[in-house]
Amino acid sequence: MNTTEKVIFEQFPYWEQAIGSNSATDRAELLVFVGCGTSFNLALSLAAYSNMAGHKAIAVPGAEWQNRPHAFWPDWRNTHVVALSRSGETTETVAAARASRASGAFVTAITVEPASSLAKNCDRLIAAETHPDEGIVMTVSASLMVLLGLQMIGQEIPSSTVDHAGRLVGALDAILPEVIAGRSHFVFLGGGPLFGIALEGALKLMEMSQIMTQAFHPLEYRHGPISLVDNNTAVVMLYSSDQEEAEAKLVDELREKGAIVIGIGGPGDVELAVDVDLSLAGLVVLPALQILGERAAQARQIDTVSPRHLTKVVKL
Ligand code: F1P
Repeated sequence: MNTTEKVIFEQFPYWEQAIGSNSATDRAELLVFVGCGTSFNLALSLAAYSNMAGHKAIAVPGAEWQNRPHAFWPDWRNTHVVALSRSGETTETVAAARASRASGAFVTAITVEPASSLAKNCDRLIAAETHPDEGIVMTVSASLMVLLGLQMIGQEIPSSTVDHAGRLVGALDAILPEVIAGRSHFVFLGGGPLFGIALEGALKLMEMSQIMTQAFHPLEYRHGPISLVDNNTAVVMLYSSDQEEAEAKLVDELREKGAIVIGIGGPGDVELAVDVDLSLAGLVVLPALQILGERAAQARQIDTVSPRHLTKVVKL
């Protein structure tokens, strides 16, 4: 077992430790979740969860918020910026946090590096301890930042969530070899808060296995991308409990066209139960998507401990 795989399966005690470690924000401004790469994907999901929980929120990539916040929100000085960064050192995210504070915004940092530059340039620090062996590809820290972000918007995380996530990653892992064999075109579909998570599934697969992959809002997939579906396609459908019927219909269509569908929380060629409500589904499915990337890489003899062209931190 390589370190990436080990860390994916050993992440749950860190979740347990992070549960209840931070309280909800009581600030009323627009929440602007910023981050880069994985952290931006998580920002997208957390912004959707925030809106569903009664806040107002958007997600913006670090460099965009640093350089042109007015393109995203007219009243950009009067916002609560939530900067997500595992390392706390990504140039654009740190610069976005600095610029936001300088313009009068309140900045919360969510990170696993409490001594980082980001942690030093925020008004509120929300941090958790991560697995010491986590490598370049972000896994456990991504899960932890979602957990902390959910708690920040007032979502309670029952401790049973940890078991549900552990069961799901084990269940998917058990069937992955036969499901992904011979498939070279991967698609991740998820709506609402699961869109950012679908993007993260795609990014993990890309980083780990060097397979080109994309993520879409489920019903958007019909509007063009469906032309690529054939017998080489594997689709990961992250079902939303409020849209299951329409998503299941799409899945039937994709299967007819030759795709094999991993139904997470709904029907597919394989169907995996998600034993939590949509409000926690984004967190619970993350480890399963992480192991999918790892197994696809292993099937191609690609080493995820030293992924090609990637570094743990991108500094400009
Ligand atoms: C984010 C990130 C990763 C990516 C790469 C470089 O870092 O973009 O998502 O996989 O390794 O860094 P961070 O700001 O969360 O530390």
